[in-house]
Amino acid sequence: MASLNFFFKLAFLGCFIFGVAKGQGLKVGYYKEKCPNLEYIVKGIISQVIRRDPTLAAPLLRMQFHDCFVRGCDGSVLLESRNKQSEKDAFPNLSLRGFEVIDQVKAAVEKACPNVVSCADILTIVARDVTFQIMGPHWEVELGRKDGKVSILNEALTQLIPPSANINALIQGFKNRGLSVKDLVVLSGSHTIGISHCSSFGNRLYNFTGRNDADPTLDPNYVVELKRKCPPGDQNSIVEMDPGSSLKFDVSYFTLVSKRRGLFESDAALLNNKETRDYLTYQSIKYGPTFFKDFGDSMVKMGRIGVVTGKYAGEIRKVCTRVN
Ligand code: HEM
Ligand SMILES: *[C@@H]1O[C@H](CO)[C@@H](O)[C@H](O)[C@H]1NC(C)=O
Ligand SMILES: CC(=O)N[C@H]1CO[C@H](CO)[C@@H](O)[C@@H]1O
Repeated sequence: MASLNFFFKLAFLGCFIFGVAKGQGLKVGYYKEKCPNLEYIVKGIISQVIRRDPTLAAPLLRMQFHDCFVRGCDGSVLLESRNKQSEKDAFPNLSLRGFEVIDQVKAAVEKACPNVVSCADILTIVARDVTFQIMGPHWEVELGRKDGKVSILNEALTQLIPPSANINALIQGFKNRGLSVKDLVVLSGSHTIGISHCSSFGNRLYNFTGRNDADPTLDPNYVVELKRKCPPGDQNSIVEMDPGSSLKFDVSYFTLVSKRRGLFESDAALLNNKETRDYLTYQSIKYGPTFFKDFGDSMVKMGRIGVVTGKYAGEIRKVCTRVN
């Protein structure tokens, strides 16, 4: 009994720290009455924004990942603090972009339906729409999140999974939030778009094990190419994660990783577990038979992590960068 009790406490603690993907209170069509044109409004802005600057799709998709993995999907990634101490100011966030797009969408939505739609839900719709806009899948979004009131720099540092994570850390990090091994490999497929700074993987190129070597799990020909783009100590240069098609949401990530050309250790790590490896292989033959469907399903699950719902919880922010 004592140990059972301990187990429940631990489980509760787990929910408390990360928030798991239960998603009670969310539903498709949540704003049907109070803001019937919501999804139409967002889609219109996003299609314009992405046509003008396709490179914004990747950071806007990533933004929801960062929101949901820190304190749950509660819009905390958007908050600003006067003394630069919110999640946004943390190191891993320094590469997030596109906050002005969220502000633009929020302003248009407020105009149509004041005080109704949360910033957390706007992030969710935007993540879906940017993906679709660059030839990716489309899925139904569950809505009904409230916005949280807290954002803490240190939580972004400790709760976001680093690119150096090994397979166990990755699986555990997803599991803590109610996400499966399959969700891990499916959502990692987001790295089929976008860019990375050399600083996120440079350690793999130089002196990886202390013998002036590169990461042996990385294709040696790819190492040569990457070293050209990222000289020793270079923090600021950027490389495409999926060279040649980083602006198109496709399945080539799985082929790349299978060929040992995944950019991060966390990408390469997916070859170290039977389930994730089998998924990589399966998607890289026959042009990704189930990836698009799987991606939508896993994004919906990710969108349930630690959500704040109900009449009396959280708030609907008027402006996404600050609490009311
Ligand atoms: C599995 C654990 C993950 C790790 C360790 C990880 C790590 C990273 C890192 C280090 C970058 C490059 C940042 C930079 O240097 O500029 C990046 C980029 C990106 N990540 Fe992940 N990520 C993970 C999962 C995800 C998930 C779940 C999503 C979305 C659902 C995602 C979407 C993206 C996108 C779209 C980019 C490109 C951003 C851009 O072009 O600005 N990642 N990720
Ligand atoms: C490589 O790593 C080893 C062990 O950490 C260290 O002693 C050595 O100075 C490093 N070499 C360079 C060129 O940084
Ligand atoms: C390098 C970079 O883009 N930094 C940004 C991190 O986030 C803050 C807050 O939004 C921006 O002001 C920085 O420009």
